[in-house]
Amino acid sequence: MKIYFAGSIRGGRDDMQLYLQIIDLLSNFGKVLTEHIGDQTLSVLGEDGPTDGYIYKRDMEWLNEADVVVAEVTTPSLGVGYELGKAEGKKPLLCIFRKQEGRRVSAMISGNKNFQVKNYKELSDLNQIFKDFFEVNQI
Ligand code: 6K6
Repeated sequence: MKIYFAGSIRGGRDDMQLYLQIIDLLSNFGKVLTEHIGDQTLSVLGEDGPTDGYIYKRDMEWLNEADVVVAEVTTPSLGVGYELGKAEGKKPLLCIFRKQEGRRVSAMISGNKNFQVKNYKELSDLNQIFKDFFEVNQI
């Protein structure tokens, strides 16, 4: 099972620690192709790595190769929204959203029947959400 995990980078790195823990959890279900999303050394500016053209091409290849996409959508990100749009209708998609006061997920995500959106409060809630998702979408 190849998992494409999507999470905000230039959209904001507030949840970067959480991404790391989510990637760890996801590793119990398959190979996470995008482990760098939780990389603590990745800043919001992203000027320290390969070129943007290289990143785009590599990520699109991984997205095509993946069996499923799991996106953490609490921090709005253009890149994550783009990835979801590209994968729509092609592979199973799970969006996870950390419920909190004053924040709602974009209607373009929550209103789209192709996207399964699950709210959670704590990391421990994700265990069951992932179990259910991977049970239904076994490869
Ligand atoms: C270095 C430092 C910060 O960023 C970098 C390298 N940038 C990226 N590396 C890998 N994947 C990226 C990078 N920028 C965007 N992506 C992809 O878009 C990831 O798969 C994320 O799911 C998504 C994040 O998009 P933005 O718009 O929040 O950056």
